[in-house]
Amino acid sequence: MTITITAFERSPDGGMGLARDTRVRWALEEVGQPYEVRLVSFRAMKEPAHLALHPFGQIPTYQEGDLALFETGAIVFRIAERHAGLLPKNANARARAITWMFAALNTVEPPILELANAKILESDKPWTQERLPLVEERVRDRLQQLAARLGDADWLDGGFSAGDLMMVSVLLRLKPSGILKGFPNLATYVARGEARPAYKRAFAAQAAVNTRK
Ligand code: GTB
Repeated sequence: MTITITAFERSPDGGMGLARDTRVRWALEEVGQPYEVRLVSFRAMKEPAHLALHPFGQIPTYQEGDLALFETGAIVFRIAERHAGLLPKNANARARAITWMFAALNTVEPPILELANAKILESDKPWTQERLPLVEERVRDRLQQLAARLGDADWLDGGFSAGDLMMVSVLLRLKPSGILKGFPNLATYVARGEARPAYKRAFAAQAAVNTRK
């Protein structure tokens, strides 16, 4: 069955892979599923046809036959449970990998998004310079805890899983800030994710869209 995802017609990051279609592309590449991409403009995302797919008017969405999904957590989980390669067979290991997906989205991503918003959306506010160190500190606290758990392991819990895919995707958003450099094992962990052939294919595919003339 054809899988179709949506992505920005032109991502504001100019092809750095930071928009969330990249993690869905990566999951599909890891499990070897071909997919089609429908590009949407910012205006089209707020129109009824797209809102029927995504109530919050965002990308990415995922369609497979008559199934339509939004939220990258749900989408990556769907891909991981239907195709081998992203979740362990052992039931407890599988539950732990899913736990890491939730941890990435619910515990690690929020302070990272807060930092991105403070830098991008609130940069002109008079209180931003005073607030920024506090927001950065909250990110560092989380990274410190994550770094302590990862230690010198390659992945969060045994072999690479959807939990790592999500965690690396979330951490990648920090790359422009330089904060990751303060956590060498996390920087190496992210680089390990980026070195995966499936990630490279996903990155190249979104870059091809966003760097075209
Ligand atoms: N929780 C949802 C999920 O995980 O699917 C969040 C989806 C989401 O935030 N989508 C963003 C979107 O559609 C694109 S990824 N925004 C448009 C809108 O809300 O109107 C977020 C994003 C956008 C741009 C960059 N960038 O340029 O660096 C990075 C990340």
